[in-house]
Amino acid sequence: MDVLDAEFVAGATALGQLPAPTFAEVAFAGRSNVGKSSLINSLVRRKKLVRTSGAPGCTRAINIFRVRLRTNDDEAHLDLVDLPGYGYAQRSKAERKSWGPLIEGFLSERPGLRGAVVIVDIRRGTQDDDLQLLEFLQSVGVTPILVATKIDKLPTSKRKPAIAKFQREVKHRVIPYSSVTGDGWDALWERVLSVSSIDRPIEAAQD
Ligand SMILES: Nc1nc2c(ncn2[C@@H]2O[C@H](COP(=O)(O)OP(=O)(O)OP(=O)(O)O)[C@@H](O)[C@H]2O)c(=O)[nH]1
Ligand SMILES: [Mg+2]
Repeated sequence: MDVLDAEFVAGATALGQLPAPTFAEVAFAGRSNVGKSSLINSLVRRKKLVRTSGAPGCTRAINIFRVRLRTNDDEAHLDLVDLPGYGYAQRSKAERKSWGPLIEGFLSERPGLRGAVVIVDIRRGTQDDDLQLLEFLQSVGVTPILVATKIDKLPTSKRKPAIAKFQREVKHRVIPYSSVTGDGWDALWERVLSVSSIDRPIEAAQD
């Protein structure tokens, strides 16, 4: 698998502003500052395609990025969707109020959506809002892909037990990842590609 190309397609703060889906989509969701945007940059091997920040609440819109991939001599497109982070108390009430429906609306109404990468900081583990998101995904029938990120911040000996604990909490396989070292790149792409069935046309998802 090779990422040939990646480009910004569209950004929106309301669902109605988004272009209709053209290709299969995979969303990236998680608490604010957990590393969603960095994860997308790391997956497409570009440092600055997606804006990242040390200050939580950096991504305030839904941003769509299109990647062109080569898999077994075939070329295919996939859209990666960076969602605003949840759980950040410092934002204004109005902003927090509008984000819930924005994120949930996207996850429940987008016909091309094949899966959602749910990202948790390995040092923090799952919190209530992560579990709520997983429940929500289940209720709307979107396949979750769980990722524990920032594993470079834990000593190697502590990673396995942390992943095991995380897997017990979410009752799901968890892929360890580091956007700094690229650890987990193959495993995550394999999972993303298997969930997104890029050869299946968007219309097929609508019935
Ligand atoms: N060490 C380390 N730092 C990371 C990793 N991923 C992200 N970071 C750092 O974490 C901070 C937040 O990263 P972002 O990618 O902006 O996080 P986000 O989830 O998109 O944040 P919001 O858009 O605010 O919700 C930045 O300072 C990143 O450099 C990682 O795997 N390892
Ligand atoms: Mg972000």
